Amino acid sequence: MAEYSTIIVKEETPLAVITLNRPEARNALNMRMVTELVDALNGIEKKDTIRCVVITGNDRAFSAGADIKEMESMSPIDMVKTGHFFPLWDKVGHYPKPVIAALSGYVLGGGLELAMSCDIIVAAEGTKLGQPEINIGVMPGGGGTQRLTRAVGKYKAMEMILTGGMIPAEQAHALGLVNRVVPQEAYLEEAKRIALEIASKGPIALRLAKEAVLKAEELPLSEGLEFERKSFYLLFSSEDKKEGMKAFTEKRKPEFRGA
Ligand code: CO8
Repeated sequence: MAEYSTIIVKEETPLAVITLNRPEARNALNMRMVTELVDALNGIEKKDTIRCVVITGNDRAFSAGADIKEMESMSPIDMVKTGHFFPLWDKVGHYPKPVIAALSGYVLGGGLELAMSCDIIVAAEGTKLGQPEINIGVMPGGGGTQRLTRAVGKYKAMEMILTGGMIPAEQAHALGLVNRVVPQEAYLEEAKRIALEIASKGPIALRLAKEAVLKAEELPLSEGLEFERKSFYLLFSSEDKKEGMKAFTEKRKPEFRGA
């Protein structure tokens, strides 16, 4: 396992838990952290034994967004040259395994954009979510205007993005932005519990099902339905389909091998 300075990666087979680890900066995402996250996700992607990923921070902050001190001196050309955070959005946004965000404390700007690129979001009571970029003279640049609007609708997204205000996890839950809100001490455990349940399913079916849901945000209904139907047909060639249906008939738990 590679040595990282801004994240901690722990394999708890069949899960991998990635912890953002710049507590002194409320887990602000800097270029180093982005590079390390992409590297870690690339490594995990290749391991068949890891079937689901949890990304978390600490109790005070999942992440307070992009590192403002690092961005202060950056020019547009620096951003073009480095791709800035694009490699991370691209990696998480199209990740072949399910990714669960386990949130606590501040989840702001690029931190919320990272959480929204995940597939399921669990938050501790008292978590604060927001897109405060407007307060520092910019706007969301990592998908916030698009993903937040798709998640909560135009009016709430406008309010959050144009005022830069934060909303509590309980409100985010009511708006459909967060799957569940749990007591502070339980958010990581709850995320892992869901991750373990997902990890017990067939990896190929998970991959195609995730891909199909993501397509729903991009394709017209007829094309999305076609993608779904073809993926469904494709799964009929898998060993896991045979095992799943056989196990049902034999009244036992299936053992999916990802084949
Ligand atoms: N960047 C850099 N440092 C930060 C950040 C940040 N985003 N957030 C907090 N810190 C640092 C503080 O500067 C402070 O450092 P120091 O001790 O050296 O002074 C330390 O973390 C602790 O912060 P606070 O003392 O402020 O802690 P509080 O608990 O009182 O407050 C807050 C926490 C509310 C999170 C507050 O720090 C804050 O408002 N932070 C900034 C939040 C923000 O504006 N985020 C948006 C950043 S812009 C962004 O995310 C754009 C993403 C676009 C990416 C895609 C590009 C293509």
